[in-house]
Amino acid sequence: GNEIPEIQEYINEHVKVTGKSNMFGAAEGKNVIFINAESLQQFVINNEVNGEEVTPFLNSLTEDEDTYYFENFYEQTGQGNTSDSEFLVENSLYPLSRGAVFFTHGGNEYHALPEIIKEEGYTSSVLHANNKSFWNRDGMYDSLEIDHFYDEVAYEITNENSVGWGLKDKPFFEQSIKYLQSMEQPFYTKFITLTNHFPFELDEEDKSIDPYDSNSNTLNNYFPTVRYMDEALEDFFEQLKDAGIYEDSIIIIMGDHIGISANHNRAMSMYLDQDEITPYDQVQLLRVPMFIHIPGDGNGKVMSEVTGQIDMKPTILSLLGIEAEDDLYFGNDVFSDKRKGYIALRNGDFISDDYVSTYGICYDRETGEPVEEDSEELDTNAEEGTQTGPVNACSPITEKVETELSYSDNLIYGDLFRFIDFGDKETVK
Ligand code: GP9
Repeated sequence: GNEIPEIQEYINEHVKVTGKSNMFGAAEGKNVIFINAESLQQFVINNEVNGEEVTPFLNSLTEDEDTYYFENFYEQTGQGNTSDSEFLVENSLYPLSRGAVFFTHGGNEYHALPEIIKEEGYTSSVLHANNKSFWNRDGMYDSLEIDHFYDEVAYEITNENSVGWGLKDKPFFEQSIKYLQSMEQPFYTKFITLTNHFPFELDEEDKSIDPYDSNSNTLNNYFPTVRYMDEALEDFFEQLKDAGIYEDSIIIIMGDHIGISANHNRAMSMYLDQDEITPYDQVQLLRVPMFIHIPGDGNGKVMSEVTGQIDMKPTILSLLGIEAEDDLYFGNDVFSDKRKGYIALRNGDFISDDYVSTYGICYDRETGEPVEEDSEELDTNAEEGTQTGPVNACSPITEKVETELSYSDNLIYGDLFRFIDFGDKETVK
């Protein structure tokens, strides 16, 4: 555990730079309903297919006075897909570069969001109608100190109400309401949807819009299943109101990871009406929608800041008015105007306010054009013998990204949280 002081120092100096945002405590004491929206990407929001809106309900949230919609929010998962997105959200640590941390380090000690908010009287749960051991969730949820997991045995699943991977989202939400009603409040609960999962199968009676028409059945079928999820979410908001839970809760909706991989770029470029999908575009396609809906807030707006899944834990803690002062994490409160200024991807690429760095090339974030390499700097560094790669406008951030990823890896590989005593002080208000 002797790496810990160095990591703490780095985090204090480079990550915990935000101070309190003006949203600190905006949802104090409220329930948190977090919806992990399977494979939901940002490109469908406020977009159309065959002349029809893909996500009318989510589109309405982008203009809703109680909703903050983050349009430049990136997924940061690795090979662990949904489980990696969960890991990012609960811990504000990076997933691993190989394998799924839920499997490889599911028995570690962590200092996760459910554990921290438990000190403030919150109970936590996950609702997901799949086998509890998928992604080793049952093991990892113990380590994250999640109190209860409503897995597939908590649901009535029949041939009629299932498609593809299992229970359809609409009956999933319907059947979940009774569990929400029975939970001790305040609660933090995560719903993981399933219908919008590759290969995007849907019964005819559930298709409200037609598929797209391209050489990729995956992309074609994605639109009707996304619309189905959009309808399920709209119904869920109504069910929460009817159940009397809505007013005392905030609702966060986040896409967990991409649904359409680069294998479908030909069809994607046709849909987006572009000649090709460049490496810059590929990074931009990692954007997933993130909504924070606070009933009665009244100040909702579209937020264009560069943000990502690593930011969720500090953001939720801040909304709840909880200061986890000694915690170790790599994200920032999305509402703060003093942020790190970049989002790191697991492969070392990043998106900053000004640049997108991918495959060692630095792009201007606004234009998508590569930024010229700074040859003068290159020469100077070469003379000093310190040059390790092309120096460009992205280089200073590349260095920070590498440092952060390796510190996060150290915390996980070394199971370092077991050496840290957070005591009770981290949640002093
Ligand atoms: C499985 C579901 C999907 O339970 O969360 O996981 P994914 O395949 O998207 O990682």
